[in-house]
Amino acid sequence: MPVAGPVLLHPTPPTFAQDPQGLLAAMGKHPGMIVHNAVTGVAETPIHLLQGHRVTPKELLFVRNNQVLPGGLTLNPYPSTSWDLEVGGLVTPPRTVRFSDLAPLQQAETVAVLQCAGNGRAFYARTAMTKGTQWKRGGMGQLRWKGVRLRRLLDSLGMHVDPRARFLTAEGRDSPASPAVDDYEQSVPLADVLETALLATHMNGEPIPSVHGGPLRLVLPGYYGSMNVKWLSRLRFEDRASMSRHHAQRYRTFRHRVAPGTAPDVTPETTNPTWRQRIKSVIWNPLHHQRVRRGPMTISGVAWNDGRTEIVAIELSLDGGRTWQRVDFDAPFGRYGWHPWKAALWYGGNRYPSWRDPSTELRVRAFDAFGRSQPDDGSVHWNPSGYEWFGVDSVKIFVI
Ligand SMILES: Nc1nc2c(c(=O)[nH]1)N[C@H]1C(S)=C(S)[C@@H](COP(=O)(O)O)O[C@H]1N2
Ligand SMILES: [Mo]
Repeated sequence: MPVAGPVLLHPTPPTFAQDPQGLLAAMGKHPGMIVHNAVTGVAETPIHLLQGHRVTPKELLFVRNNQVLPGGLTLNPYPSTSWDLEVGGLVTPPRTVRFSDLAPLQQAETVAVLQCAGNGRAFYARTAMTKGTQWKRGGMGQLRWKGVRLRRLLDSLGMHVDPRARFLTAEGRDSPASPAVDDYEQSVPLADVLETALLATHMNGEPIPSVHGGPLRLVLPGYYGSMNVKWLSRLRFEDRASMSRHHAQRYRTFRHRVAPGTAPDVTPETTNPTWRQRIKSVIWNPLHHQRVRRGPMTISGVAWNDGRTEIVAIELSLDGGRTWQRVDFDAPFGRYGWHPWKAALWYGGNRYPSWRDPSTELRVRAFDAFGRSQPDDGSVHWNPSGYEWFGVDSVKIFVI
């Protein structure tokens, strides 16, 4: 539900429908980003711009808006003086928390991968087309968030959650483009997030940029970006999950296998919300279809999971998946962060690997301590909206 907002910065928000570069410039984003939707603001980071940054700079972080907050399409901070957060539902007493109430409370920091549940959707199209923005690898980034943990907020304000509360539902202050469309809100299982959820006010050491949900964002480490509600205006503790279309109909995957190209009914019994991130790894150097000279070369990328257990191995294949070798990886900045991995190799010639075929397929896959890994063919998880792609990453290169 939209809540009365502060004075609009742009009474008539500028429209960039015909001008994607104008949108990037207005948002303060890198001009090399790929604009998928210039009306609400949806932009992907090409993977070559992501590589090499341990924490994604704000200018390079992808943007995904389902709807718009006037004045929200900029990297500048959003005015916070009149920002309120309503906390209600199965909690006593319900309260309106002012933005300024948060600073005096104990602060916490978390580094976490923010990834759209649709990231990698384009790869499902090898099997059958899916609905929605055709993200490749760049609907993700890694950020350092700071704010107040939900548990700390409740304890500090003497609020008690009724044991009947099973879900936490978050609403943002942005509102749908037309009244016929449901407002964006999402629910997550309360017991799973109570200790980790962060009411974040800072990203990478600065007030959260408006476009990334400032001044206040719900950060749920380990969860898909879709659940990390921006412009947080209300939290509800409830015994059931949101009935908003975004939660009840969209942002869900099927529990059973779906025949590619079909669209079974979405029901609460047959689907799960896109909650915890699947284990995933990507190659970010070299790039798909890159021409690589014979000689020394470093292959690199990142791997991560939902933070519930450790990543124990990352494996690289230089021959399209026939043989695999383990690669070295660095410790992440915390359990919800990326594990940067790399392998120093010699392309061509007599030194390993010696590839006769000038076109070579590199693949990477990660394993965690729960025995979870990535499917060789990610399309076994095909779903009509193309969520949660976590197939083995594959990059073809030409050795010249
Ligand atoms: N209020 C609000 N929160 C939102 C959204 C939105 O449209 N409105 N989009 C969600 C989706 S689908 C994603 S992937 C992330 C994107 O975060 P970013 O734009 O900061 O990269 O925000 C999520 N939170
Ligand atoms: Mo998303």
